[in-house]
Amino acid sequence: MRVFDFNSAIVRLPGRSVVNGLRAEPGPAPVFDALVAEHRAYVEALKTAGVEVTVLDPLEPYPDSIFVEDPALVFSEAAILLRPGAPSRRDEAQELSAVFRGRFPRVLALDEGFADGGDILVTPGRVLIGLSARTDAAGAAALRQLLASIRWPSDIVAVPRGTLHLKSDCSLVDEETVLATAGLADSGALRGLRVLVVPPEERSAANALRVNDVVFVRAGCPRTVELLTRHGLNVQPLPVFEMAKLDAGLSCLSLRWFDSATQP
Ligand code: CIR
Repeated sequence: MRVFDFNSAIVRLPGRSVVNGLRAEPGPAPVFDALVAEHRAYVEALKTAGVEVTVLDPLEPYPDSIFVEDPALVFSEAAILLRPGAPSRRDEAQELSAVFRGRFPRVLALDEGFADGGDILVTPGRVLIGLSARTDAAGAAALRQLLASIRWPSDIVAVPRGTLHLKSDCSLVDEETVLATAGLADSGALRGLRVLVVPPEERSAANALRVNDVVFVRAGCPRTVELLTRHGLNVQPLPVFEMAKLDAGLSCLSLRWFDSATQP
């Protein structure tokens, strides 16, 4: 089983409040209908890649709750409810608690510090936890212990300043290879992994998403498509132009895992 073999995923539909989601810089708000269309295309792409998708109802009080990757971390053996670092997102985790019960053999919960799922990169045999403006040292240390309890070794790495999450700057594209920005590659955080560096003008393409045999890449990044294709990967561009207005990309829109109870 490869760490990007998934048969199950959870997504959350955007509510109208999504247009008020957090963003680092002021700019145009996303266009709601266009964002909904992007979300729909994303769900269809996951299904086509072989994943059964559970679609949760919108949560209007939490504008960023469609970025369902951030309040939790899921593996075949357990789900972990996290403590998102942004105050407006803090209660999103508890909204997932009931969803996880019955779907995972164990449900664990971070009870110290803060950690966002966007700062967690799962690689074969090792989890990288990025320290960022959203994930602090206390949260990372507590998360390491939870991961150890389900036999996942982990390392804590620094996220480059000005980068929202570790996975804003990188993604695992095959069992040895990470697609990353030059800044993260140069930081030493990815030591031990082969790194493909995204072209500087396509920096945001570093947040790709490998699901089974396909790598989803944000649309409008032709040089990254070429780079990954030359590496022998099956690449599918997906539009996330409206999501990008909220500093979001591809990985943050779903929680993905392999559920051995539903498929052998
Ligand atoms: C936020 O700032 O929390 C959202 N507007 C975007 C979250 C993106 N999450 C991710 O990349 N994992």
